[in-house]
Amino acid sequence: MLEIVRMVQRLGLGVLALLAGIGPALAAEPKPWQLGFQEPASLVKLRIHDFHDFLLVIITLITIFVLALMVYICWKFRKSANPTPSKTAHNTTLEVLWTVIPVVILVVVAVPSFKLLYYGDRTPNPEMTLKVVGHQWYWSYEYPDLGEVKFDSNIVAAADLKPGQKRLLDVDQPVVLPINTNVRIQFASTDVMHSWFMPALGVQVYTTPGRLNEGWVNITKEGTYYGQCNQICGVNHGFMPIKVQALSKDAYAKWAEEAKKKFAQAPASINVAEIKR
Ligand SMILES: [Cu+2]
Repeated sequence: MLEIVRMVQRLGLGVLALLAGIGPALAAEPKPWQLGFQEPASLVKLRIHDFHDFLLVIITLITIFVLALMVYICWKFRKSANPTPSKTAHNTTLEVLWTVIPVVILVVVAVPSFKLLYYGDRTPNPEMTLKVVGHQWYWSYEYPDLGEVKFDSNIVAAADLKPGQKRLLDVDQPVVLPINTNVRIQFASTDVMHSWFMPALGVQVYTTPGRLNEGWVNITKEGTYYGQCNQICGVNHGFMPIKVQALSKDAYAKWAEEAKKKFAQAPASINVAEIKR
């Protein structure tokens, strides 16, 4: 059944991709009439997908079982077939069973759920760090491993969109990350709470003033990934999208060299002198 669900999902995505005239491998973004998740593109998201499919099976079985019971009861104990109803009120075996079985099901769900939660929480052997800072209303990114590389990432206004750019999703300066690398991501904010939400990468972490939050990503394939702020943060909340460009390790190394020159003079995202004034 799982296979059928996946097949239908893929078929739907494939057809949509054909209609849109793009290859399915290109980008992860919301699609018209989309059902289900975006295609997973990180180690965490792959596990989230598997966990979702596992839960779907459990939920389906429970729903079918309860529905079957109800149909059976309605039919078996209808008035014409059962004119004098039984007065039975307790059945110890049944009561123990309908308590214990749901508890067992919950434990079966909880164990992989907690495992996944902890897996997504801490970076295993981080190879590089990205710092994400939320602002009203844009993101800025810092690459501490590259020295002073810092830049802001602003939405491309609808009037300035070039052909191929996506309304409300494209930015002037995307975050660039290498694939197959454990990237530790630290999250901070300069004003209010924001949330860095990347559906295809399985990351959704709040940026909170005065706190440093952490998440991580290991992107599995090259491509362009889109996300949005999903913590209501003010009037332009809907206009601070996220664009991640995932490059091969070599291409990323080249980009990093250029970035060191290009962004060397960028201002610090938190200017202590300015705050004091
Ligand atoms: Cu925000």
